[in-house]
Amino acid sequence: MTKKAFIFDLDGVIVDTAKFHFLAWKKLADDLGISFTEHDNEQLKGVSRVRSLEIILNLGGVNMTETDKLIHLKEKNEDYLSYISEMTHADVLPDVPRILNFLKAHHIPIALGSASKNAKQILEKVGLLNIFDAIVDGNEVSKAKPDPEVFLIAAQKVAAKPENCVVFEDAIAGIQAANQAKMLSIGVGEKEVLHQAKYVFHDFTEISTEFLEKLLD
Ligand code: B16
Ligand code: MG
Repeated sequence: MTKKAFIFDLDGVIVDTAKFHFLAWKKLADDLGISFTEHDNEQLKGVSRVRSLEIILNLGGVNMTETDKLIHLKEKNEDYLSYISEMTHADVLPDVPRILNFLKAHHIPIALGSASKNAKQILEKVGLLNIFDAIVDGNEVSKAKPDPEVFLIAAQKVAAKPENCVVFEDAIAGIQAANQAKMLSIGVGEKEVLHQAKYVFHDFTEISTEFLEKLLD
């Protein structure tokens, strides 16, 4: 049997931390007098912290020195981490444990491929840190999604060929990264948004055991 591996994005796939990112960015935008809505927040999904700040500054037409950017990035992250500190296993998205347990039972390596620099902390809070065989996060990658780097490193870490990897992603850039890596991309979210994915499910409750078994063939 070919050695398969499954790679999961974090925010929007394992947990819904987008709502906490939004609250923290919204506070910063309000302080700077920039209008920032939940709709605007969609643009930040899967995007790095620094790039997210640039997008918000662009929305408001605000220029800022590099020093001030660093100060605001630090503030935003501290604010975000105060929400993360309240997370528990109950914050894991529906049926994620079922899928992870299915893969474990079949001895399939599981990796994380996230843009977040807080990934390990979040996994620890929700009790999933030890289930992953490899973790690749924002501290390890130099090129952001849609560049395939994050997923290629994850495949390497679990000794699987890219073409034998399955990626779960909620962001367009993440689906593009998986496709570029020649991995099988599965979108978690809206079909209209994630149409570049090979398969799209609204959430994990829609993914059957039969479907997972087919992926293992
Ligand atoms: P941090 P993912 C991404 O996580 C988020 O979707 C994105 O909104 C965030 O800006 C990025 O992580 C960086 O996060 O500030 O924690 O380093 O979807 O790649 O798991
Ligand atoms: Mg995501």
